[in-house]
Amino acid sequence: MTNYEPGNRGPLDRHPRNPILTPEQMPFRCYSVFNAGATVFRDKVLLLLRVERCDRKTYFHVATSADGVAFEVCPEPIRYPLSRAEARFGPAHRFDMRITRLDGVYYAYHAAWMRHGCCIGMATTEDFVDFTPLPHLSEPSNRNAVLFPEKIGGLYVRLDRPDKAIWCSWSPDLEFWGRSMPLDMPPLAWGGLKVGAGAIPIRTEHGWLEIYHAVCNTCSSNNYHLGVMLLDLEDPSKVLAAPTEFILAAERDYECMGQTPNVVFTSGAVEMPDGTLNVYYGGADTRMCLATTTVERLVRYCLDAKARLSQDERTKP
Ligand code: BMA
Repeated sequence: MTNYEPGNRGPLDRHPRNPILTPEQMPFRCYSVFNAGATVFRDKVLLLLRVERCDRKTYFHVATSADGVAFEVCPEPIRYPLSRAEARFGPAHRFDMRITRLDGVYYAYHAAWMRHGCCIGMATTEDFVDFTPLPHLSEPSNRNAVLFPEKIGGLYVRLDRPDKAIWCSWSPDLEFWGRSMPLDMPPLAWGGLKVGAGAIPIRTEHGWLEIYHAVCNTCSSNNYHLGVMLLDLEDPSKVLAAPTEFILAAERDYECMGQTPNVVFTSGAVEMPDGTLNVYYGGADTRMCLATTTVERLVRYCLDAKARLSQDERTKP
C-alpha cells in the first residue's frame, strides 16, 4: 500500500484555483497564454509566458509571484534580438522557453521554427528584460531542449527531442554538442507518437527527477500527458525508474477545451520554500495551470513503480 495519493488519483494535485492565468486576465488583448518556463528570480517565482496575440504572433512575457499562485504579468514583452542564424534566414517562430539557472547564469532554451524546420535556440539573461541570443541554432528537427542545472563531469548536459524521443547530449561550451544517446525509456501506451523533456531536471539522492510529456493518438486528437522518471546522476541517458502510468492527463475542461484540445504540457517546475513542488503546465495550449506535489512524493512514486515491476518480473511464470 502506498500513501502518496489521496483518492488514488496519482502523485499530482491540481490547484483549486486552476487555471491560474487565462488570456482574459492578461493586461493586453491576446488569444492564449501557456507553456511557460519557470524559475526563481529575486526570491519570487518567475514564469516566462508564451503569449499568442490576436495576430497569432508569439511574445514572451514575464509574470512574477510571491506565493507561486497569484501572478503579476509584465505588460511589455521581453527584448530578445535575432540570433545570427535568424538574421540570415529570417526570424524564427520561438516558443516554449525552459529556464535553467547554472552557476548564477540564467539560460533560456526554446524551440525556433524557421523555414528549415524546428530548431533549438538559446539565450542568456541577467534581468529577464533583455535576452542575449547564442549566435547559432541547432540543426532541425529538434526541440524541447532542457539544460541540466549543473555540469556533469565538467560538461554541460541537455535533454532534447530530435525526431520523436528524448536524447541526452553533452557539450564543453554550449555550442558543440555530442556524445548523444537516446534515453532507454520503456514503451508507453500513452507515448506512441512522441516523448519530450518537460521541466528542468531536479537532483535527488535517487537520481535526476524529470517530468516529461508523452503523446498518443486517439480517434479525435493527439493527447498529451505528463510522466515522471529518475535518471542516473552521472549518465542521465540511463533511466533508473520510469513508471508506465502517466501522472497527469487532460481531463478537466481547461485541459480539454481550447486551441489544441486534450493537452497538458509542462516547461517548468519550482520548489517552494515549504517543500511544495509547483508544476506549471499549459492547458489545451490556451491557459496556464498549476499542479502541486513534492519531490519526495514523485521520487517515491518512481521507486514504488520500479519495485512493483521487479516484483512482477520475479513472479513471472
Ligand atoms: C507541441 C509543442 C507545444 C504544444 C504541443 C501541443 O508540438 O508545439 O508547444 O503545447 O505541441 O499542441
